[in-house]
Amino acid sequence: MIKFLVYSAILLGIIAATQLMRVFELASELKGTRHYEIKEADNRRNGKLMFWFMVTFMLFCFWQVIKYKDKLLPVAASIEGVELDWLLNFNFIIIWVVFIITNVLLFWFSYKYYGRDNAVAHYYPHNNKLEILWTTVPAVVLAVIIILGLKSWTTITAPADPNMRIIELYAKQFDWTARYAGTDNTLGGFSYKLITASNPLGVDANDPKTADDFTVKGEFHIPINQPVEFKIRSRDVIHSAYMPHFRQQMNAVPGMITFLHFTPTITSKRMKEITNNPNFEYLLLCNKICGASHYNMQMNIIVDTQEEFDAWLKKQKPNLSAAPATADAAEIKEGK
Ligand SMILES: [Cu+2]
Repeated sequence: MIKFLVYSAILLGIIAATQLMRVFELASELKGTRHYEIKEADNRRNGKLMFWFMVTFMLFCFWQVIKYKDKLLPVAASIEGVELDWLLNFNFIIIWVVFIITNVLLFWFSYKYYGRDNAVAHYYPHNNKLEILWTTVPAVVLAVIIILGLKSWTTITAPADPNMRIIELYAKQFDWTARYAGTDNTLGGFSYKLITASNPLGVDANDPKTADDFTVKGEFHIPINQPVEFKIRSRDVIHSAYMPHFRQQMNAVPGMITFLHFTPTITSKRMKEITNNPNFEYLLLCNKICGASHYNMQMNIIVDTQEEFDAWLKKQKPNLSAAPATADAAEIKEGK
């Protein structure tokens, strides 16, 4: 019933508006003017409206930035994240400067040079100096942004130092498993042919390097101030390992190993204080829409002090060498 009333009101409103327009048309005809004729006063009014629109819109933009700045992510919790935030802010500054200059000019010109009856357009077809200026300045600025971005990218994807702790992040619909490389810091071999219900990662139980490896689910620990190399795999479709507080993300692609490394700088405990949220946890999320339960594909990351991490590590037992080997396992080991 309410819907019917609302629609009727809208319909009657439209009819009323068209009738009003008709009244204006007839009135102007009676006055001897043409209703579609745009007069200088109309242009002046539009120019003024343009100017006030600009002022209101700019103030609204600034207000939004100030009002919602707390809704952004907390301080970056890795060395690489701080660098990335700097790069993002650098981009934002450029965007803001260009946005303000272009929009102020656009609306100011509409206001200042509104159409006058006796105005004649100035013929100004070409200017080489201007062409060069507005081609080279954006080109140089973009080149600087891209070079800085490439620099950040190569820092996180450069070959890992052999002493870096290795953790594999294994994605499948719909969960993550973290596999630690154990005391030898080398992950055991794997093959999709070995995947069974009890060996979901397809690790090669007969590989001696597997003997000290272990996996964890639900949450995984990393120590503060130590770089960690993540090797990322997927079983089924493309997922994406997204760790927003460290400002890191890498696709998990079936059939290949992707990787990145970063150094966490703030423990989970400290971050709970910084965010003033006792329930704060660092997250590993999936950031590729990978199916029905994508939204729930996540793992907590606990950043420990070295002592806490060592204590946690001591409690972990190798849990992969017992994975039942199939007939293919021998074949894989021999490299067939
Ligand atoms: Cu996913």
